[in-house]
Amino acid sequence: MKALIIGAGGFVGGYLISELCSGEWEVCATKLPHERISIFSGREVSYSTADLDILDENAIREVLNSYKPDCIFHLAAQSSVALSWKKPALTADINIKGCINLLEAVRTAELSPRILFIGSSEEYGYAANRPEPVDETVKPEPANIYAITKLTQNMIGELYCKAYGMDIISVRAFNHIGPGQLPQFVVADFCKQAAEISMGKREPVIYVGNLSAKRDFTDVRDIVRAYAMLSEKGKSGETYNVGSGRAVTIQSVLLKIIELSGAEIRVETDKERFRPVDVPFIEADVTKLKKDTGWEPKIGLTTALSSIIEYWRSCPEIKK
Ligand code: A2R
Ligand code: GDD
Repeated sequence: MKALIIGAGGFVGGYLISELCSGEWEVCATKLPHERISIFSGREVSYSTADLDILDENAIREVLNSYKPDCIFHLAAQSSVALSWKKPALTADINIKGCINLLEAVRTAELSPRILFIGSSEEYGYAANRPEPVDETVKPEPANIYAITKLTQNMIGELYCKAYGMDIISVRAFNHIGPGQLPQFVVADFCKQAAEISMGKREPVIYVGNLSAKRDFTDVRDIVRAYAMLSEKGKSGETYNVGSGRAVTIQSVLLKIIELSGAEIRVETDKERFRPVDVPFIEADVTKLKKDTGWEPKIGLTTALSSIIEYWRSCPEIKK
């Protein structure tokens, strides 16, 4: 079976390549020309690459016609909620136009691969802010531009499924973390700051934003395992939550990171790190994913945080 991973130059790409290569998949991974794909598994993996900008529909068609994938994992995106407030048009172009370009390229190439659209828990927005975990039947109320673009992707996927009989599954991924994630996201940021402090590379102060929000964090290795399982066992036309099923406050994650770093650290709030709107509580109900695929998360939050602090400690840019 041939997998095409689009947008593999980002955080999740290398992990998904490792996951698929450890199974029966042959993998082609696309990236932007300036990017390098990073593999963190330590295992030898063999895959091919192609440069691809999803804003160029013809270029997508060329890759499809030459590779003829059985399954496409669409990771490419402007993935930062914070940046989407600052660059709404860019976010809409990449996340909406890019997804339409992909669907049109597949449709007109007359191929019928399964497509996994990677969406976000952010799509639920205010609708997730309720006492119980949010399941896929809840009507989303997105609260930022990024979330709206991902919900649009989900709706366009459903439309192409119904209109053209395409085989599309949409994932709503809750927060995922792991070595290699950029410090524009909260856990990578706090772990990097804590690692630098514990190595005496900066003053002992961590700068933070809104610590009261509760989010559902999962190790990226568990997340990509769910994507692989959904590509084989997920039901066409359906949306699936992927997350741990347990939300924690950003405050408690921060305290755990400080404890694991072993350093004495002061915490200071930085107004720049707060967002115009931040949904207080987002927690996944993953009953549907577990029932249809048998997936269970294997890596706990403390293990994940330890590996991320270690990653930053061993980063050449911090060691020097
Ligand atoms: O923005 P960059 O330079 O970091 O590149 C990102 C890339 N990308 C594109 N690829 C092809 N054509 C484009 N026009 C284009 N614009 C951006 O997609 C980046 O290398 C990749 C997405 O990776 P990350 O931003 O690291 O996201 P991550 O954490 O790997 O998440 C994968 C998916 C995304 O759809 C998220 O929205 C979702 O999971 O949570
Ligand atoms: N980035 C950041 N930096 N976030 C902070 C900080 C800080 O210093 N302090 C508190 N936070 C809070 C944010 O306000 C938010 O409530 C939470 O930490 C998580 O923020 P991020 O890690 O930036 O992630 P996100 O939830 O906005 O988006 C990530 O998860 C989504 C899935 O839920 C991204 O990976 C998205 O691509 C993904 O779809």
